[in-house]
Amino acid sequence: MTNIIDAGLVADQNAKLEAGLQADYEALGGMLARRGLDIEELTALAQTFDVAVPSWGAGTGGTRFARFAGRGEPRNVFEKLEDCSVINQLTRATSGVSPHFPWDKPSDASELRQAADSLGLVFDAVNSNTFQDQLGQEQTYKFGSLTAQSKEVRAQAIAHNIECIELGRALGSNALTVWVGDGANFPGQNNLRGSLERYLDSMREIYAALPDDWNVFIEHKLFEPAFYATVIADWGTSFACATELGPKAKCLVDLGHHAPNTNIEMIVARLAQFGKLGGFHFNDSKYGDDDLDSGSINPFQLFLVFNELADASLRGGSSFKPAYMLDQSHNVTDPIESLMSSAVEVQRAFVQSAMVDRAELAGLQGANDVLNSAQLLKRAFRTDVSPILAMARVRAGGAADPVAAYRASGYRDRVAGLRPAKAGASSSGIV
Ligand code: PSV
Ligand code: MN
Ligand code: MN
Repeated sequence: MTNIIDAGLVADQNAKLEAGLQADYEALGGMLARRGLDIEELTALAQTFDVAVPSWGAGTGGTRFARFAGRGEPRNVFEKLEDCSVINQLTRATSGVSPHFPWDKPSDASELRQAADSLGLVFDAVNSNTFQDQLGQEQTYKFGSLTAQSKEVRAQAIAHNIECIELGRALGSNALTVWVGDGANFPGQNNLRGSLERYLDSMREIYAALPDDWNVFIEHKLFEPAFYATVIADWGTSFACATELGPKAKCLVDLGHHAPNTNIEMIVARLAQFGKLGGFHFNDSKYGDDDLDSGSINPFQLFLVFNELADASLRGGSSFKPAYMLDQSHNVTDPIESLMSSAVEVQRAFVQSAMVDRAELAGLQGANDVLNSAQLLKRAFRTDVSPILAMARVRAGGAADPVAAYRASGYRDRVAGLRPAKAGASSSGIV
């Protein structure tokens, strides 16, 4: 695997932190041992964690009002892969990249797969895009895509999704994520039932094109760009559609796609119970689809999601394996720093959830000991597992402090010299 950041620099940075990390690790190990937990087991578990990076996250996003370009933004999918490789090299927790078509459409898929391979990366779920028009496109998605009234528009959207499957196949992926912004901005604009019937008809054609070992993930979102009635607005609709379509169709939970205060961990529990939890887009949110860094607003919610995943995995064994992906957009931070921080925060919740003694919790629940049940979860959540995460990275060849090592490497300055700012549109294609 090509190391984009000089491995010697990472080793020097780690050496500076080694004594402190060792001391913190031993202190934490002692504390955990008194609780009956083995720190070495938790560190080994942390090393198994992997979350895919969204290719579009490597660029600076924006809001509906403006986009302030970042320095050295990737100009194409190959440069996005380089940035993703830096994230993985320093965190050792992000070996997958989730591409978005047509933004990342390669002229030669095998060349792209080869480039990823040489950077130690693989391709996770591929994403289709029928929420914006591309230059030269025949039909417009202004009034919907897979649910549009026009047969021609629907045919174009279906064909694009099938092309995504073909591209994904060539890239070694095994899942397609479908998010549509289709819906209505005004009461009366659409027949609510008719829209969903057309969605299912379109999805049946896409489903039929899935290879045997593939899944299709249905991503729901409460609102935006349809502000009155989004066709796939909630997990109930997503679940109903996934059930209608068949076993290869599952639901994808983007944490930012719910109304504030929604109990997302319960949605996770329900989908897992009925075998329809396909995967996640991890991010955080204060108001809506904010696409903020994971754990930056509500880390307890993230922990509770992983607490449900720990329960589901205990019940489902190795067959329970939802796809973990980040989905975020950066306006004011360096995307590489934000994506590294998010990966670490999701990994943190994963490790903390493994510290919950599930038999003890079941006992407390059985005895209706409400206070201690809640305290048991809180105790795991309050435990600072940073030394475990740092040790897991160092042992895997990553950085004890990924952001510090990244800054010391001067990577952003280097690429800023090589990648002149692109005028106008964003590098991710998000406009
Ligand atoms: C939509 O808000 C979404 O969360 C979907 O996952 C898209 O594919 C992604 O954002 C990128 O715009
Ligand atoms: Mn998403
Ligand atoms: Mn979103």
